[in-house]
Amino acid sequence: MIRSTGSLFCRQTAALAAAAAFATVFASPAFAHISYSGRNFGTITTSGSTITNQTVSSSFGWADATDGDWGDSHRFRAFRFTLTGTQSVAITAQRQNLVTGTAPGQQTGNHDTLLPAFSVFSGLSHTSSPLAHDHSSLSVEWLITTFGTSAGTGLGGSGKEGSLNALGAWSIGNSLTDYPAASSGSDSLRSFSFAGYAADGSSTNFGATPGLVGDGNADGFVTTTLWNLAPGDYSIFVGGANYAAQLTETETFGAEGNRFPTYGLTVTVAPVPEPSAVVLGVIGSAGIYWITRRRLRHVRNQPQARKA
Ligand SMILES: [Ca+2]
Ligand SMILES: [Ca+2]
Repeated sequence: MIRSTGSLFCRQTAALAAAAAFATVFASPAFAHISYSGRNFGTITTSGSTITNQTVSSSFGWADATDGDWGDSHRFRAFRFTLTGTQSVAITAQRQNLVTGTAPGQQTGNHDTLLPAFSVFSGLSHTSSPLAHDHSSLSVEWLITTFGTSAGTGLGGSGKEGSLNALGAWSIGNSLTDYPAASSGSDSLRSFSFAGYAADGSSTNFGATPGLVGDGNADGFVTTTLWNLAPGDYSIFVGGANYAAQLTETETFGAEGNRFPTYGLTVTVAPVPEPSAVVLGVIGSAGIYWITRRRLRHVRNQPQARKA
């Protein structure tokens, strides 16, 4: 277990000292830990569903988490779904123009400019308090254990600016008390396995990370199908795909931890028939058509019945 390692704890004492003050500032309940509240699609079976009126903080969160120093999960919105058997699913994210205002979650971001993107992972974060966040002791410990502290920057010197890796595996932990690490309670680390991604637009907006491919049309809408996902719980992390905006978008609005402009989101998850099932359906339809056509031809070729 990470937290029982004495030498690691000693290393952390120095490495986390500066972050402790930061964590104290962000220990408020207003701090948006990873939560699926109101964003659970449930078990995907024969029909899809849509969750509307969601928000995401900043227009750059997803793109920022595709680079080498990863990204902050607070710049995402988390959704979840469950599969009880092998299943293909279509996932769609699109911007939604919400009423603007001054309350947290209704800041005056330009809702018409969000370019959505999302990453899908096998795995589930915590579903009850204490919820996970990037700055919890467990989260930072995992980064230090995985990447060391030689980078000198990022969380605990790990070189990562956040816990979320939009293009691969990552882990995040919860904490009852943030700093110092909780000595009891239900603190635990949760891990995510990458299942796929989709991004609105192109490298013009989401940056030059090698291998990234967008849908080619930066119109606020993006969709993809993930084929043959194994049974289990899945998380969808949706964020903005405007990489350059992290240099220009400022923390001006709202409550702490949610100071970037907020953008409206709608997300849909729907089951997709397996290609084999579609092919069988086409073959079946063709067979019915052929039999019907054959019978009609047979009827036409019969001698006309004499009229009485
Ligand atoms: Ca980054
Ligand atoms: Ca698009």
